[in-house]
Amino acid sequence: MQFNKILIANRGEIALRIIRTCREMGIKTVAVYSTADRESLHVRFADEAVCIGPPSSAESYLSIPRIMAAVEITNADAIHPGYGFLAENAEFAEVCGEYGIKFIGPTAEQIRKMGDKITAKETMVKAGVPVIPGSEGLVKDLKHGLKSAKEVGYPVIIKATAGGGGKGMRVVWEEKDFENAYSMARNESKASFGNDGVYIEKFVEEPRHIEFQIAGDQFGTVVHLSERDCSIQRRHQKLVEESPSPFMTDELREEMGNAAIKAGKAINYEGVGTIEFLVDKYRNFYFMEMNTRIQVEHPVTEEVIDHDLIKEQIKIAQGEPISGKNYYPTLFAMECRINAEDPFHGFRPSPGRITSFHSSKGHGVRVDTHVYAGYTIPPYYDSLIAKLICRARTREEVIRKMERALDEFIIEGVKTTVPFHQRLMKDPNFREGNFNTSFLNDFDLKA
Ligand code: MV4
Repeated sequence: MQFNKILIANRGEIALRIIRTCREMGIKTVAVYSTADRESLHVRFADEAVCIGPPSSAESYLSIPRIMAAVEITNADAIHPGYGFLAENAEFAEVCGEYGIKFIGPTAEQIRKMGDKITAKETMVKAGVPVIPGSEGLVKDLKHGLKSAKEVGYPVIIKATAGGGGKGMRVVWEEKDFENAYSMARNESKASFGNDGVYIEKFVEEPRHIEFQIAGDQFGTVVHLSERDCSIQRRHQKLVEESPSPFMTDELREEMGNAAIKAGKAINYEGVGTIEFLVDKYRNFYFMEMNTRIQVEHPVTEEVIDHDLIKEQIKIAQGEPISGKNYYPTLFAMECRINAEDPFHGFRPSPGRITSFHSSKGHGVRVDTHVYAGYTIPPYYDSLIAKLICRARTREEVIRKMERALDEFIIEGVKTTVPFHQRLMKDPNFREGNFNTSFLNDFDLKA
């Protein structure tokens, strides 16, 4: 059964990315948009478009009733949520089911199991996937927390069970600082997620963030599509992703790939997803969290395995079986996130009108973007302007190509992260593949 019409519950480059694949598959598309996005390309390129509200996300892209109204008007038979917004909202997946609409992604139950970090961790322990040593479940009170931290051994990290992506986290180096950090972590969790449940883990110093792309179908087959190294990030915002990881070995990929498959099988995962691992300097790896959505950096994997991941998502949602084989990189790829931010002033957002725009081109260069000359980046959503993805036969060639592509990218009217990437590509340690998640803490753009 092929879908007749897919509604894309998203905006920006990912909405365009999904429309492209739908067109290639002969599936009709519906765009939804807020009044701030009237002039967006996703509105133009979709077969139909429905305005769902004012600029604020809460009243547009995050509003389940408004999106379901657009589904009813247009008779779409499936929804692609993209990333962000409602992509990992279990209630939304459930409502789609009640309307008889296929949510292109995992089930509400699968989203919930991975959304609660303690439940996710317990599931991984049962499945035999390595996790970071820590408290058994929720910390009940201060006394229990102090006891757990002592058993685990300082430094420890306190994490929110409802969290992910860094919110509500506190590192504690010594026992005397525990009480204060514990109350801060709980308050922040309560304020951010309406849930003050926290747990404790051994703090892994200067780890790499290496994630495995997986795919599972409705028949229980789960495979991996190799890794992406996402260690180059600032305040939990990824800036560069690449595959294969310069830290990877064939043996480690086998081990981590198998662990990622186990993780997916443990919840009978349906769809494409990502298993995030922390990897220490000895190449010990630990499950960190699972993302139950397509991710911003998916093109890196698409380039190294030469496969369309959005097409894979749609086929899985249509009930097609996937082949049982894993995918291994045959090339090297890297993605630089070009954001409307000023890297010389703490990466502060720089929304506004793009007066001139010339995207890099040429062999091995891919640019995923929704912007054009004259387009105005609204201040209401994320600041992503474009994803610049390069691929080549070696990592060194990728970096040289990226330098060339960054040099020819013209974006005027707003500040961008291009100068940051240009500096990064010249850094000897980066070029050597010698970096971890702390790399940008002491990276000086002006040096
Ligand atoms: C950690 C850690 C060190 N030890 N857990 C950051 C976001 C959230 N997903 C988990 N994170 C971390 N968890 C233990 N036990 C270090 C981080 C971390 C990090 C992880 C991945 C990528 C970038 C990071 C930046 C700072 C801290």
